[in-house]
Amino acid sequence: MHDLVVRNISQLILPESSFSPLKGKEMSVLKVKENAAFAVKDKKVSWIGNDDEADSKKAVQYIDVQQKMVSPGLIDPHTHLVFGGSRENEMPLKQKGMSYLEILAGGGGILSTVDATQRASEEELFQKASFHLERMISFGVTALEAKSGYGLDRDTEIKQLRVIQRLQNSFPAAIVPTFLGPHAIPLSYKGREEDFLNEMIGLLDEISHKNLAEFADIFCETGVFTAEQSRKFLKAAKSKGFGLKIHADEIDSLGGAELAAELEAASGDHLVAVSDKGIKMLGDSNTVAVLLPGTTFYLGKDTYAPARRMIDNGLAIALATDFNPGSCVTENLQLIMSLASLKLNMSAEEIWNSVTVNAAHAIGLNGKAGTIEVGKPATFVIWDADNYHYIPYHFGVNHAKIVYLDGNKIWERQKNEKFQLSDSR
Ligand code: IZC
Ligand code: ZN
Repeated sequence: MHDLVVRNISQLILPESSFSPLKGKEMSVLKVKENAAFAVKDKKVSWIGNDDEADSKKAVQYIDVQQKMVSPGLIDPHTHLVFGGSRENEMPLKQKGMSYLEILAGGGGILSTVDATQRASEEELFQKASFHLERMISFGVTALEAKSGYGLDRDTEIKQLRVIQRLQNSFPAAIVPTFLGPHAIPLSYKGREEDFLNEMIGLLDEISHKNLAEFADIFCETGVFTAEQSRKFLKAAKSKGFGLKIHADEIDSLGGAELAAELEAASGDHLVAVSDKGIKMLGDSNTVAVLLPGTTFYLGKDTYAPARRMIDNGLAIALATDFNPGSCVTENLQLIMSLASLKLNMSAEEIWNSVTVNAAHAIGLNGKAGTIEVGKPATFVIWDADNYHYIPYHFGVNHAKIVYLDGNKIWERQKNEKFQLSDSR
């Protein structure tokens, strides 16, 4: 007796978990079962088959999805979910031509969010992050990564990581925490950058002992941290058991991609300005290239990460929102899928693999999330679309209809309220 049978599925999207991420050409293969059905028992997928076999499956509940598609829950492997304040004040500065790094160098940007995050209470940060997280889940995201990095001091970094821990315990989603202490250099440390870096390295033990983060990350960028400083921080983190991530080659090419491959990081993220050598080294590694086309769009730039060249060179790609209050203010991973189609020239098959199995690899959840497989968690999305090409095609809106985590319905679109037409027509 199954708990649930989901049937009459036009397309069931079935990426499979594997020891390493899908690389290069492998990304263009997406397993899709038409006229499918599957069953759930004890939070796990218990059967997958053809719809005409569903009649013979005994279950407590049946859902007829009426020829809509079903996919695994989406995974967003790069977010800055927890922060105070907002930065709409930067819009006119951007319109006047001020760049992201110029705003940061003037004490704005990340540093203004640091100020607001330091001033916010843990409860305020929790409430605010809850609001954004609920919205992510409504877009079909059931697993995500969340970074600290708006503290730049011990107490605020720990406060942010505790908020992430509280979110893990309060919400039906898998949340993977990352310590991003070296996200910017406080103005008070100008000229003493190495001291600041050492302070952040000094926090690794406490964070590890308190089990507050699985990954460590650093912003390797002009005016922030050099490749050498990044190597020092990431090596220290690796020796203490952290998985590694790196904000690499987002604006300038500093060798971040090479460093990610050299240190066997789980992911190198951004990579808009990646060098040929960086591409080659990532291709020879199992480090996932996490691409964030929403950020390129939101920074108003025309040059996107060279996704096609990466795929030709055998890289594994995942896609993420980069949700943050400065360089990409959206919780909508479906919008990122559209940008990947339009701006990265990725195929629909590559895109779906990038927000499921490969995203799982980027945050250490391979085998635990991103697939619909017998014996694995029954975590899936019923879409308001009958085929998987439709989601990147129809952009900027939410196509998720019902979201399930571990066999439980966690979100459902409210029935459309009918417009009240006036009588005076
Ligand atoms: O708040 O601007 N790029 N970090 C590196 C960010 C963007 C987040 C922010
Ligand atoms: Zn980021």
